[in-house]
Amino acid sequence: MGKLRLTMAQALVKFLDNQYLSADGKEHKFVKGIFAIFGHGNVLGLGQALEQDSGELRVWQGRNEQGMAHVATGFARQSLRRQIIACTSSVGPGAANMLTAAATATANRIPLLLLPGDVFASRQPDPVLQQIEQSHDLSISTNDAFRAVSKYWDRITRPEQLMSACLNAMRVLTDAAETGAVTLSLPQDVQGEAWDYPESFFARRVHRLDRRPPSATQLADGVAAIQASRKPLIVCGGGVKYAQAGQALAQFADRYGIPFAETQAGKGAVSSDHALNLGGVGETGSLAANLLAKEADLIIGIGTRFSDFTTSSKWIFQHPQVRFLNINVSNFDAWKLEGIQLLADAREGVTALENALASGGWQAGWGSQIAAVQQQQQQETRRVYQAVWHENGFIPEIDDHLPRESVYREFRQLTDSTLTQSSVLGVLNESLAADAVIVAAAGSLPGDLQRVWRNRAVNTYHVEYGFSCMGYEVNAALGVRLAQPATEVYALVGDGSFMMLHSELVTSLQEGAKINVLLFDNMANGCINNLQLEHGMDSFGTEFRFRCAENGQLQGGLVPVDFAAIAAGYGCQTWRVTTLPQLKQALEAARHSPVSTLIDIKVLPKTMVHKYGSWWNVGVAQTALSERIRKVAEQINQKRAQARDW
Ligand SMILES: Cc1ncc(C[n+]2csc(CCOP(=O)(O)OP(=O)(O)O)c2C)c(N)n1
Repeated sequence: MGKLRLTMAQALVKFLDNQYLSADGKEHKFVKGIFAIFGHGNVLGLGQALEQDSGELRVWQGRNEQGMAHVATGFARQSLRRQIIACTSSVGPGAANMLTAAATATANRIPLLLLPGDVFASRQPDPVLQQIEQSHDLSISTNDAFRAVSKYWDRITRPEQLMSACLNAMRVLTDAAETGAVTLSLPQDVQGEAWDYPESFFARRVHRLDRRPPSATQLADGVAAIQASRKPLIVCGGGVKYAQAGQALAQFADRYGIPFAETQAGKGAVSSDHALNLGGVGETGSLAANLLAKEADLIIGIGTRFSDFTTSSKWIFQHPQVRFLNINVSNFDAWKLEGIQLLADAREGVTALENALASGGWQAGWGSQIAAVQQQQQQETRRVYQAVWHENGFIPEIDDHLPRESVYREFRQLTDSTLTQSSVLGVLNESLAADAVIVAAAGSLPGDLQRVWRNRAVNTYHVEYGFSCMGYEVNAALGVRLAQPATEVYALVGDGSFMMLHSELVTSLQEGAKINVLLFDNMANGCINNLQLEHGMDSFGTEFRFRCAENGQLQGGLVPVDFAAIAAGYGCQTWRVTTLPQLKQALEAARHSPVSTLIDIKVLPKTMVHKYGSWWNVGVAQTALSERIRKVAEQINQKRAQARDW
């Protein structure tokens, strides 16, 4: 057998360039390229290898390691996990910067290949620049921290270890149930070590993304559970999207009259216009879905990991005999809520159920209830989309008896804006092209979007809520654009998240890969401010306020920032808007801009959409000086008593 004498890094590049994924008979080149920030620990190893021969892998230059890894995650997610971008960093802080992104990918089950440089395997120069040195264990480096956030972790301390490491990396990255971040730590000396690799290691490999059918016994259990139910409700999770099972799900639902609700990851697998699509469910659920969730006697969870937001901390499914039928490729998820397990690909599982149920004449018994809640939902969406500020400082649509008037006035004085967040969303939902992709992740926007946003096309709703990582939005938007170069992409981002991380906005300009940033500036970490007010606290450390000279607290005036000026400085086309007509004009202009854009939308704080009959188990003080907090703790304890224990 022939051998190729290559460095470990050269071999890694050559291997990655030869990986393919076959899904539904279509082959995808699995690794599109590599995002890199070079430093010591990767520039002379992997960097040299890429300079010498990167094959068909494109090399991108990142600005912040976390940012570039979010780009890669956004890319893989929008590609429905059929294609990835790898990321390489230098040793130490460069590597550590990718930890948050690794956790984001793992929580969301998105394949992300990380190739951080590592300290010397030989230990000759220890401590090398940026080495932490643990005196109790010299084998530990910063990169061991990735073990906690990776689905597969390895360190290549000898060049020949690369071969088994690479194959295991592919095993996990291409596994629908097990995928997430894969970290291959690459000691910098070993990256440059030469080895005679067998040529067969570089053979073109095609990995299969097979659709797992359900077993006959599990299918029979599933059919029996459905036949025994009168009011089942489907929960459509991310697995439906990745399995491209939206159409099969809609057909199943239509045939038997079963309504379906969506998780954040599953939203957009089926258009919001479908008569049985109730929208989001749970803590950030819609009015329609949350009403029916309380009555449903069987929850058919498809491709969902049943996060606390989906189940309202195991509280929203209140039928005394409610059962769960879990269709999932992951055994771990199928076991949740002590459900009836149907281990299968979402499309295979749903189609098998549809066929197996056909002979019995069974139909769901919701009657006119579905149409009734849909009508309520439509009215509610119209109501919040029309929320306007009244001259008396009051917004009737979002009145929940919390003190807001003074902050409204202060914000208006500073910005001249009286825009409400929900009315801005109404304009966006109306104005953006049906096939435009929206990206969001943290703050109040994901909640508002899940409650009222209506998708007109499939796979246009890209909201990361597994980790809800501030800073994902702008960077992942670039990943979406790289996956779909002809699609307009909009990052919907709060001012807090924008300030946390938007590093790859500059990369989008560098690449001529246009993205649009819709920045909702409410001068606050608004959703957390809302959380504390809802739970009896006053505003504390969540609005962006100057330190007050009189009392030394963060209680001075609001801190205004000109975000349009920041983005203009990068080279984006920008607008600052304070009225709905201005917003519409800016959106129209942004659509025609050849370069990345940012619209700085000044939205009144505390004007997000509120929850619909939900509860969230969030840690509260069980004793406090404040009477209000003590009362809230009591209410929480009451709700906790109503919630399932497992
Ligand atoms: C990296 C990270 N840090 C902290 C949090 C906790 N957190 C969730 S939302 C939020 C505030 C978001 O503020 P902003 O982006 O301005 O959005 P708004 O809530 O005002 O809509 C914080 C601090 C998080 N989700 N991610």
